Amino acid sequence: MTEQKSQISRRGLLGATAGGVAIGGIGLGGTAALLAGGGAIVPAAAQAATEGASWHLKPGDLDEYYGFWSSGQTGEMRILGIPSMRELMRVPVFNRCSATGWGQTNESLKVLTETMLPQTKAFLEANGKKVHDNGDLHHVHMSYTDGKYDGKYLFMQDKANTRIARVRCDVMKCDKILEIPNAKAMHGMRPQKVPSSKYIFCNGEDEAPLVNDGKTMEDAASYVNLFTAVDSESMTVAWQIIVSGNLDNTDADYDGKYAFSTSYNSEMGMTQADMTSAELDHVVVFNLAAIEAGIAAGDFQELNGAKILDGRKENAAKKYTTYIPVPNNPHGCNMAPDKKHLCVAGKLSPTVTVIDVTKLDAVFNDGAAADSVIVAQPELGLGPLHTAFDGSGNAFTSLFLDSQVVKWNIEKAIAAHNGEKVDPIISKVDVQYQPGHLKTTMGETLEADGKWLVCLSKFSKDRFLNVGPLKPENDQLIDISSDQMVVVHDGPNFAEPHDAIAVHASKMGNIKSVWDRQDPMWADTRKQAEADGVNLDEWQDMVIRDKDDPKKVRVYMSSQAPNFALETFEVNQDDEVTVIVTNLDDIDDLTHGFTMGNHGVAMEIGPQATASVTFVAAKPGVYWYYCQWFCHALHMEMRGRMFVRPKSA
Ligand code: K7E
Ligand code: CUA
Ligand code: CA
Repeated sequence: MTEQKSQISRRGLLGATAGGVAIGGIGLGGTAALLAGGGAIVPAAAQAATEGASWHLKPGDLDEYYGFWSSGQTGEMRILGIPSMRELMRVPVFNRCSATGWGQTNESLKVLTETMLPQTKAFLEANGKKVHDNGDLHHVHMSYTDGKYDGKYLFMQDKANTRIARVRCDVMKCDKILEIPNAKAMHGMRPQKVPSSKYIFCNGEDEAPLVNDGKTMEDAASYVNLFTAVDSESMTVAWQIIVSGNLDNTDADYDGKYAFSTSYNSEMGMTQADMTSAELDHVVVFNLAAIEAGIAAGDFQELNGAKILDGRKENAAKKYTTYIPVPNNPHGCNMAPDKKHLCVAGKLSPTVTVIDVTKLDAVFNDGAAADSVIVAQPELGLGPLHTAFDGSGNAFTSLFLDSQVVKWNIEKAIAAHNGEKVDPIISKVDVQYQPGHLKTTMGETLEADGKWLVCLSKFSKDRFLNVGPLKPENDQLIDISSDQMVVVHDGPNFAEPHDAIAVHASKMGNIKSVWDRQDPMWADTRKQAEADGVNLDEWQDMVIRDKDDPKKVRVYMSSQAPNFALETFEVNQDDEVTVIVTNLDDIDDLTHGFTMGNHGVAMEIGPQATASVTFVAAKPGVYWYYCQWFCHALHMEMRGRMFVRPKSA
């Protein structure tokens, strides 16, 4: 913080004293003159030399921001520190995690399966599986209260298997996964910002027949696309609405009235040629009050437990939706913290369309034309994908084809649109290479602070040692504390963080270091223990055979460094064995594990946590189990034997 202050005052000093400032650096071109107004421009090299060190933290120093990263097709959420870009943690969500047992423990399997649709369950069974092992997690966003991060939940989607998930910020574990019916390929996803994140808005990207039962592929007229609002507390579908065209990215306003989605396939084309055929696609605006009134009035059909309204263009009279024409396969959809301007990136068009959302009431209520809300359309460069904000009226847009980030001013873009001779572009910086999303610190909230920008570049090419044909992505840290952006750090990252958010550490005060013994995560296991006459809060070394189903054996063992309560236990071949481990250590960072040798079984048990895993003891013999999280000088000795008696004995 103090460092940041001294930077500002140093810059202030430069501005005050440097009369004829030398203009250097890259990418300023003819726009530099427009920066007049007394602002000094520090040559890029000089700035890097004087300020470039501020991102570098000394050993033991803590970051100022939490970065929450998606991981694309890896299926997990990641936590990085900003500005150090150090990776702090990986939180398994849609993936199978060997270190924590996610996807194998009974607690995680419950989260992964409890809302699974019957047809998915049947499909998995037919393929010898309980859960999908993959996910495609593009977008992570935090819950809001009054347009500010509230540190409660993180929400994320799975494009691959049409799910959304919630991570509890107090323990940084996923506690809910919802498989969304009817829609296909959840892509864009955002929480409502105001008054709070009651709804999570979810974009179905892929078109399919509404009743997708195999009757037709050819009849494209039967294909629909759905926008889904999920209730964030119950993690159930609140409502769905059919739209014209498909849906890509989404955002919500700061008034609690509207949500917005870009559509690159307004054509409802089934081939790439068809999808790119129209000059204009559109942004769909969802009118939340009208939709809620429509639900209350019963104007919906119910399918697979979801209430579905019809918000297609031909149903405009209902005022559920309106369609704003924008050029050519738009992508990013980003609401500025000025509460007024939505920035829609053109992708195939070199423009960003600026929509004044305060003009939308007139479209819905007074018959104003949908395109009357467009207040600017600056031409910024090739392949604009996403936009971020600094809270001072400036926007940063990633230019995929140009491999650049462009900083521009929203009010100047509006002035230019109104015929004034101003260039909204402030500066450009080269990034390596082909950026997708970009994120500013606190930039998706009313507390945008304009300090750092993280640019998630899709290609790293020559930036790191060659690791083979598959290369990492490159997440780059950019100092945006002055008009001349400076790339200060390269961060290789594994497949494929599309998006991230940067949350000030002061918002994250509720994170625990030790679990609560009563945590709902293992409520079912506690209930079973109680029925078995076992008190999980005390040292336990019990093997209990189920009275009703004698094939089922429950092995209760506590752990306290460096011991398991049981050094041996015995079961019969083909018993269904559930091992329940409670970690009675209550010291920060003292995690134990339970790995059963040659059984493919491993799980993490955090301090004061309970975890359980079930397997069939199909192989007679002696099997060692051990703690796989280093916990003590005698960690290697923290092990014991399971004896499986052969059937014939
Ligand atoms: Cu642009 Cu899936 Cu957010 Cu990737 S999306 S970049
Ligand atoms: Cu307990 Cu290692
Ligand atoms: Ca199109």
